[in-house]
Amino acid sequence: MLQGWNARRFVPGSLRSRVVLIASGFLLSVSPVAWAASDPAPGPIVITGADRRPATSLDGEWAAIVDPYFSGLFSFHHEEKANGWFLNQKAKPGDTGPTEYDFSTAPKLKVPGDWNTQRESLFFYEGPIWYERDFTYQAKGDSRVYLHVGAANYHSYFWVNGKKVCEHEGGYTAFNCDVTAELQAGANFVVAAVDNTRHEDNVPTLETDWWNYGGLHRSVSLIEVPDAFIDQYDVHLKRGEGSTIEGWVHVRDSQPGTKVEVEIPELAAKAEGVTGEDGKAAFSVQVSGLSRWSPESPKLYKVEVRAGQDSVDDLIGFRTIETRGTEILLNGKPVFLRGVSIHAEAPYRTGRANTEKDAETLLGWAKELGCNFVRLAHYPHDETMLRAADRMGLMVWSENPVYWALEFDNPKVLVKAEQQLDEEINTYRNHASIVLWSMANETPNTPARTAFIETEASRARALDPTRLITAALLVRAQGHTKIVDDKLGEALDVIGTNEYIGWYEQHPETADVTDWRIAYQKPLIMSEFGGGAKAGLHGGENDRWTEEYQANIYRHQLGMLNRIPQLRGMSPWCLMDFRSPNRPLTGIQDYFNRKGLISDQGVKKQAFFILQKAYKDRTVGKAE
Ligand code: GCB
Repeated sequence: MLQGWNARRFVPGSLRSRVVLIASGFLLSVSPVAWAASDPAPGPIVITGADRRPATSLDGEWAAIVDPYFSGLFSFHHEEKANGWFLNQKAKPGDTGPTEYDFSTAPKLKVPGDWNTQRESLFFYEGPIWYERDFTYQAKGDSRVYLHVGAANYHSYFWVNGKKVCEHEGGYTAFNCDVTAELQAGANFVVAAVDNTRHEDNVPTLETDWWNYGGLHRSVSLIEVPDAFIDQYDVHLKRGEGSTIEGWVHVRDSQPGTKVEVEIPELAAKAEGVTGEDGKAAFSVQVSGLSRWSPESPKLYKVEVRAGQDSVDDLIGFRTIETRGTEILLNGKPVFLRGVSIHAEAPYRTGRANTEKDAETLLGWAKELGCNFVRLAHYPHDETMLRAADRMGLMVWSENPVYWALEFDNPKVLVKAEQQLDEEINTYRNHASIVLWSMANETPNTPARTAFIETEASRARALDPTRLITAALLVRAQGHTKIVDDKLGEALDVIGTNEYIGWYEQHPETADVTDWRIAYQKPLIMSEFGGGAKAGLHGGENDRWTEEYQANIYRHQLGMLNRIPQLRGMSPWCLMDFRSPNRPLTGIQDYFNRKGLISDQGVKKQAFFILQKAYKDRTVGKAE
């Protein structure tokens, strides 16, 4: 556990940390904690249930300056500038030199929001953009204030009143920077520089099949907490039974021996624990009359977590998820995961999804399709989406952006992937909807890749032993036999596989003569299949890009899937068309991946209804 707490203090990418990283490459093999523990700078931290705390929103219009050469931060030899744009200076009479930027006259960008869909000139932009916002603040005495950032893609730097407060890497996880020391009573300003430049040693790496939407694309706020406060907690139903709720609460900067309480008023249950040296208090309580969370009955309980001066109220569902042989068991009973894959692309307006309405529209479509499951690809979606899934009764596959060919033999990349995995799990661990942590998508079967993802899988299990570990694997073929024997399968509880029979290979009918040989006696989820169609384009079953062609793929796939005895779920690719730079075909794709069952403008294609019927009539998948 210690590794987890300390690793989060590490701020990848700064000049200081670059030096640490060079050292860490060596130290990592000796002691994975030594370098992190010796790093004195407070990095961003995870706060579980941050969205349940009273907050001062900093959403709205921020001044924005496009800085393609990052000249506001780095001088020509790439040293961090002492007088960078984070100072938010204004030209004054008598200045001895010019000030070549001015936030007060700069155009604005909306936060939350990706920049690409807000200004035409930024549509393809990849690079740094500076953000600035003025705000007034009156902190209560004896409290600590965190700048909460829902996500910033990809590498972000933050300053309050000209002083650096943190730096963060990774575009899809929430983080919190301690700004207590920098805040003043009254007028303040915050400056952020967000850089979405792709780098080979990033997670994800240079190539993805989705838009690299940049900026402060999720909400930003200030959260005030007592000096010693509950930064993380885990409240779950014990596996293998239905009447013990257990978990732990971590109180940051508490004295060992701090009393912790977890109360579920509706169940008249109250547990107590006491923090140890590591700030963690374990608890366990017997409950009776619990309604377990399930897609049919997504019951959520109000849970009050208290420690010293601090308290958080969360809304938590209780269920167990396990495997037995090739079965997936939800609350001890076999379940088939009728799903669909979803990108965090905003319906109707495109861009990054980040509102309650976006979540309810996307998940509402999944419900209409007959789903009890969604694969939230290919990175952690926002907490709004998970709250909606909890409420609406959809099981979730949540994914780390270890996508395609990362630099798997680079220890720096492993540190980055681990940091994002830690943030994902520690932020989202109380969402009943999440049943699967996915480590990766379609990674090449090499020894370096396998070692990398095995390390991640062990880490995920140590952080959260209550959920199932999966990954979407590539499949090999021998004639018409598909073989699933990727070595990584050994490290997984549930095997995910992607295939595109009828689209990238062969014809839709080839599915009828395809057999599957699976080396693992474990549950299998067909985590992707499908094909592209432009909504409203019609033709014959063999005419690519028509709705008829896509529907034909689905018809043949469903027959094939029913012949895989250990199939326990599916999440075809995908619910809605989404933007991708790899898809320029004029008049058809226009930079959209068109494999959606629904267009980006909400038009349902024929394949939607084929799948809907199969889900509703239960003609696909094992009957539960
Ligand atoms: C895949 C990827 C997914 C792509 C999809 C496609 O295998 O996992 O990210 O978008 O195929 O459309 O090619």
